[in-house]
Order: sequence, then C-alpha cells, then structure tokens
Amino acid sequence: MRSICPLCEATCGIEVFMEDGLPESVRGDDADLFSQGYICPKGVALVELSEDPDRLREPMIREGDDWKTVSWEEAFTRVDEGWKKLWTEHGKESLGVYMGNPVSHSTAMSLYGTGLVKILGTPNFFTASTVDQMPKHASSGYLFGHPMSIPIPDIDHSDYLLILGANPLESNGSLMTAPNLPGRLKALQKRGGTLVVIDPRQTKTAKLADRYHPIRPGTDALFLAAIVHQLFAEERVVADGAIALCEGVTAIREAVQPFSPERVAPHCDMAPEAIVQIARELFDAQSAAIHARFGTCAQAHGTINSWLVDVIHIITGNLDRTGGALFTKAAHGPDNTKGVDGIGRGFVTGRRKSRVSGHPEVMGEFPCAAMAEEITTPGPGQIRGMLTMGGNPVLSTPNGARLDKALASLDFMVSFDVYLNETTRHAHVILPDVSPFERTHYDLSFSQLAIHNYARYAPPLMAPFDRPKDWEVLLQLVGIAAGMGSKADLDLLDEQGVRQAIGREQRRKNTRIGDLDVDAILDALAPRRGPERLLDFLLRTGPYGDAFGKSDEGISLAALEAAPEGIDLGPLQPRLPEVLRTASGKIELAPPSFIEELTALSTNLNNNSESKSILLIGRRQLRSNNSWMHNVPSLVRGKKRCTLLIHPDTAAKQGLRDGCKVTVSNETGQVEVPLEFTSDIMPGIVSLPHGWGHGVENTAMGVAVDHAGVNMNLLVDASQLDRLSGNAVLSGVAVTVSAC
Ligand SMILES: Nc1nc2c(c(=O)[nH]1)N[C@H]1C(S)=C(S)[C@@H](COP(=O)(O)OP(=O)(O)OC[C@H]3O[C@@H](n4cnc5c(=O)[nH]c(N)nc54)[C@H](O)[C@@H]3O)O[C@H]1N2
Ligand SMILES: Nc1nc2c(c(=O)[nH]1)N[C@H]1C(S)=C(S)[C@@H](COP(=O)(O)OP(=O)(O)OC[C@H]3O[C@@H](n4cnc5c(=O)[nH]c(N)nc54)[C@H](O)[C@@H]3O)O[C@H]1N2
Ligand code: SF4
Ligand SMILES: [Mo]
Repeated sequence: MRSICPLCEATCGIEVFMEDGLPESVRGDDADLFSQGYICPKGVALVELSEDPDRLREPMIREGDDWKTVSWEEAFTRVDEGWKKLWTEHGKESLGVYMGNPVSHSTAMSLYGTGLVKILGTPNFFTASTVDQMPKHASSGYLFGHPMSIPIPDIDHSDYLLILGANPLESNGSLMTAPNLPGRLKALQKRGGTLVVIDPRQTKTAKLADRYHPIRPGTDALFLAAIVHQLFAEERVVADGAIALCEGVTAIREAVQPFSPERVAPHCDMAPEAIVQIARELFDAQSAAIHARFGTCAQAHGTINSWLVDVIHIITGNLDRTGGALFTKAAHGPDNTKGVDGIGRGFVTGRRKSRVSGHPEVMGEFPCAAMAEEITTPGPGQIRGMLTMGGNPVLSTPNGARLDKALASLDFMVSFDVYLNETTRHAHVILPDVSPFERTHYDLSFSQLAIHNYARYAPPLMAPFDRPKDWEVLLQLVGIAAGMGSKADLDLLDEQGVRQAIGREQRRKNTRIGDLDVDAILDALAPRRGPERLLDFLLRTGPYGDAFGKSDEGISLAALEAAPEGIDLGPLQPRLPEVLRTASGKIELAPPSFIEELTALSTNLNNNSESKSILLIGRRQLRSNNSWMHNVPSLVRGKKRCTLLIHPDTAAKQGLRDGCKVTVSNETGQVEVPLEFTSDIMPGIVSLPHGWGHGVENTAMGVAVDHAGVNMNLLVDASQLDRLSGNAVLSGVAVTVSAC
C-alpha cells in the first residue's frame, strides 16, 4: 500500500508491505511522481519505529514518580480537572503550550492544533519555530506580506546554487521540500550547473560542491551584505522583474555601503576575492538561487540573513524566475492563494510582549527560549501548567537544564506524544499519539514549500486499535478547552469546525463559493468526517479546486484518492505580483527595523576580527531526527555518534588527543563528551550533534539510554536571540574545551 513518509520535509512516497493487516516493511515508492523511489534509512525504519516496544500506546498518568496506564476516559477526566483548576485559580494565561516539529508533519495536529490554542485563549504559545526557521517567516512576512510566502530555490532548473548553512545531504532539505536532494544536486552539476557551499564545516554537501568556502559562525550577515555591496558597486543590478515591484531599493544601497568585501572578509575568515567572485557569479549565471537554511537562521542576525538572501535574489533578477527562487502554490489554498491578489493586510509583529523579558510576539508566538523564565518567575500571568504536543524542548531548546527544572515545578502538565522522554517525564498526563500508519496524511506545511507544485494524499493504512483516532483526541481537548467537559460531543465539534471553515471562506473577497448554501456544501462533503472532510473542503476551494462543481477540471480529495502517486500541478511559476499580501501591494524591501539592525552591524566592522573563543556549532546526522529517533536499534547501531568534532590544530593547542573525553563548558553549563578529530572543521570551531542527552532518570526509552550522548543545549544561553524573530542563537556558542 502507498503512503507518505512523515519524518522529514522531503516527504518521500513510500510503499508499505502489509502482513495480516499490519505493516511489515517499507520501501521507496517507484511510482511516486515526486520521489520516484527515493528513501533514506529513517523511512526504512518506519515499521521499527511504530513497533518500538517503548512507544506509548495507552494514556498514562503520573503520581509522584509513579506512572500508571489509565483508560482514555480517565485521562480526559484528569485533563479536564487539571485545566479547570488552573483556570479558576490563575486564569487562562497560566496554561502554556509548546508545539514541536512533528506537529508540522501531522495532518491532524496541523488542522486542529491552531484551533485548540485559540480556544485555550493563552498568550503563552511557543513552538519549535523559534529554534529553527522563524527568521524566514519574519523576513518573508515583512517583504511579501505573508510569513509562508518563502521563496523556494528552483533547484531542478537552476544553473547556480549557493548553499549557506544547510546540509541537505544529511538533512534532506528544509524550506525546500524535495525528495532525493542528493540526486537533484548531482543532476544540477551534471547539466553544467555550479554548486557552491559555505559552511564552517566541510559537510557531505560541501564535499559534493564545485567549491567550498569555510565561514566563521555567525558572520553570514556580513558576508551577504558584502555581496549586496559588491553588486551595487559593480552595477550588477537588474532594472526589471521583481525589483520593479520593490519599495526601498535606495535605502538598501545606502545601508550596505560600509560592507565592502575587503572590510568584511577578515570577520568571516574568507578571502575578499571569494566574496567578489560569488557576487559576480550570482548575477552572471543564467539563473541562480541561494539556499540559506538552519545555520543562517539560528544566529543573532537570522532575520537579516534571510532578508539579504531575498535582496540578492531580487537585485540579480533571480526572484520569481525559473531557475531562481519562486513561490510555491499549494493546492489546499493557503492565505497567499486566496482573497485579493497582490495586496493584503501585511505582516506585523509585537502585538503582545512576553511577560518577563518583553519579547515581542511573532506569528502569535513568544520565543521558546523564554519558556523557562515564564514558568519560574512569580507574579500575575505566570505559567503554571503546560501542554506539549510532539515536542521535546528539554533537549531541543536553549538551556535545557533550566527548562528541565522549570517543567518539574509545574502544577499540571499534559503531553500529546509517543514516548516517555526527557520532556514528557514531567507530565501528569500523557496522551499517546497514533503511529504514522494509523493516520491520514497530507502535507499542509511542506506542500507550501515544495520545489514543484504537487498534491498527494495518503489515507490511514489501518485503524488504530482500541483507542480514539489522533484527531478525536485533539477534538476532545478542544471540547475540554471550550468547557464541554471530558465527554464532549465530537460529532458536534467536528461539524462546528467545518462550518467555521466554510464561513471563513465565504467571507473572503473573491471567494468562488459565496453563493453556495452551507448545508449544500456539507452535503457535498458527506459522508467524510474529521480531517478528511476539512481537507476535502480546503482542496476544493483551493487554487486548483473544483469549487463544488464550478470547475470541471478541478481537484478534490476524491481526485487525490484516485491518484496515490500524486497529482502533478506543474513546475513552480512566477507568481508576482499576485502572491503579495502587503498593505502597499509592493515588495516592502527595506523594513525600517531591518535597515536599523544592518546599520548597527556596520559599527562592528571596525572591531578586531581576531577570534578569541572556541565556537560551538551543531550538526545533523542522516540516521537521527532531532531528539527522538535514538530508541530505534537500526538507527543507533555502529560507532557512537555523539562526539565533539575538532580540528587537530585546535586540539593540539589545548593538548587534547583524539578519542579522549573532554569537558565542554561555558557560563550556561557543561558536558563531557569524547573528541573526534577531523580536518573537515575550521580551526577554532567545534561541533556537537543536537538531540542527544538521553541519560536522565525516569524516562522509558530502553535503547536510547544506552546511546545517551549529551545535550548540546545545556551550553546554549537562552537570552541570546535574533531580536527581530525571537529565534534562539544555537550556533556559534562560545565554549571552553578542556581535558577531563
Ligand atoms: N542546539 C540545537 N538545538 C536545536 C537544533 C539544532 O540544530 N541545534 N535544531 C532545532 C530544530 S530545527 C528543531 S525543528 C527543534 C525540534 O524541537 P522539538 O520538536 O521540540 O524536538 P523533537 O526532537 O523533534 O521532538 C519531537 C517530539 O515529538 C514526539 N513525537 C514523535 N513523533 C510523534 C508523533 O507522531 N506524534 C506526536 N504527538 N509526537 C511525536 C517525540 O517523542 C518527541 O518528544 O530542535 C531545535 N533545536
Ligand atoms: N537526518 C536528519 N534530517 C533532518 C533532521 C535531523 O535531525 N536529522 N532535522 C530536520 C529539521 S527539523 C530541520 S530544520 C532540517 C534542517 O536542515 P538544514 O537546514 O540542512 O540544517 P543542518 O543539517 O543542521 O545544516 C546546517 C549547517 O549549517 C552550518 N552552520 C552552523 N553555523 C553556521 C553559520 O554561522 N554560518 C553558516 N553559513 N553555516 C553554519 C552547520 O555546520 C551545518 O552544516 O533538517 C531536517 N532533516
Ligand atoms: S528523506 Fe525524509 S521523508 Fe524521505 S524517507 Fe527519509 S525521513 Fe522519510
Ligand atoms: Mo527543524
């Protein structure tokens, strides 16, 4: 049977072989239009992952240190009592919510999660976005009017690709959804294209590249500003295309004045000639794109990086053209495909401030790095309860030790998860999620970020055994949040949800279904329920949808069901100015707060560029997925992977030997970890993989504890943020390395 791998952003099509109604093995689906058989070791391990004996299958409640399994009824009653108590005693804001990465890979959590948070009515909402890609949302939001309007490198057609702070050969890509990125990058080179990689470590991707340049962590904004400077200096600036839709080009030309390649280069540890060459190549190539990802976001100037990347796309004429960076048009009708083309309400941040440090809200979220202080700082509005959904912030967010303690102090915590792990061990109630084979799958997020327009759907391969479905659990939580108690009428709630979606659509300008009767729409969607009904509605009212009979060619969920290999909606096409949702109807290229921050950066150019501290960066590994795949034997087999990579020259200075155990420390914390020598990393830089650190007590992950490793985020200072987006600074952390 065909399905879609929900583990990473590549969204590979998979073929699942069933025996006696149960999944037996998984392989890449050759017939899948998008992935054509590609699969990685994590996808192959999906059955092992679902059948992990440590995976939670029944709700659990904790009293003191004792866990016991309980019925769903009892678990929901506990949640109802716990939340009521919090709200009566301390108000709605006393319950915080954290959503992790798997939320975006789950159709049910994506569809019902936002509604749940709304009904919970708490300002204290956090997600893994602020330890990941929030700078991209902030930059795109300001420039194009919508935080999901992120330009995607058109790598299947590019002649030149600059990769900055990303390692798709291990990560399989991010904000650039495409199965088989290794194959696609090789194809780019094979057709004569050039691949250039900039990274403090010579990663697998860097080794594949035609050229590799090391860069000092945290200095990408200087590098990118120097590229813009050089392009203006040599008048390598186009006159038409996206630039004609921009406001603020002159302000940028002025702001980059101080950033000449000569001044910037010593700070980046790069040669000025390399910067000049890359600037020229980006302009001169038939088409060029920049893929700047995690390494450029998890920095103090993440938003500036994301912004300057699109400034370069625009002034070199590469935004919105084939082979450059284009906007995906997703089938389920996200906001940037609806309403009035080319104009909108624009994007604002800071509508609220966090209580303790006054961090501005971005996309309705506060920085997850601020979670601990919101829990531990007394006063009105203090967080006293948490709901975590598909998240392990103890391992994945800054200053894990402090957050660990904070969670332990909560009055009441609920987790919707699949493991009893470093975070969920603090919960009072754990509600287990279903396995990937037991749920509906449609990529609501990643189909908006794909390098090709496509729509694919996978129905559940089996019904969950003797338990509610994932969406039923979430709707029940909605019911509790709405004050309907632990036995809410789910059918009623489900129907209310669809009616709201219909109402929202019918109120939009330019809706195609404004004249249709709500009950007639509900009839047309029957007998579907739950996520399938919502999805059918979204697809039918989306840009390729049948609009309930108004377009003969249009798609619906039925059309996707009939095409399990996916529906090809064509290569990415230019979408400007239609895609814009800014108030001005222009690309607002020079937001004052961005210019201000760039200008402030120029004052550092006069400072001494000599590096004093050793800087710690992270890394991803093909057989890991953030923090939660270390309990699967086939994914942890072989030599220990949680090591500190160090250049032999750096080690020699400190008198350290290969393989010896070292202490890595700073003011935030310390870890002990074995050294691994490599000349692939810049001298003065060390690297730890993130997501390890399973050696804590009271978890239930028998395999992971034997491969514990250390938590890199014990060393990350929670106060270091990208000011414009609230994203944590996870890379380039100053540390001391010494022999144990
Ligand atoms: N130092 C450092 N820190 C980092 C990073 C880094 O590179 N370096 N990377 C950052 C990035 S990019 C991200 S996205 C974050 C991730 O941060 P998180 O999302 O907080 O962490 P994950 O490790 O992805 O945790 C996933 C959680 O979801 C649970 N889970 C797995 N599958 C399911 C499911 O199907 N349903 C439900 N309900 N739960 C499930 C797992 O048991 C686990 O508890 O970490 C960030 N932190
Ligand atoms: N196998 C595997 N795949 C994954 C994940 C996983 O954990 N394992 N996680 C998934 C998730 S949640 C995400 S967000 C994506 C992320 O996927 P990518 O965006 O590809 O991120 P990384 O693989 O972490 O690569 C980041 C690179 O940035 C470099 N870097 C660090 N600091 C700097 C800097 O200051 N400047 C520059 N230029 N480079 C720097 C690092 O050395 C590293 O090579 O991967 C996803 N896919
Ligand atoms: S690359 Fe990502 S989507 Fe594809 S099989 Fe591996 S984990 Fe799954
Ligand atoms: Mo991520």
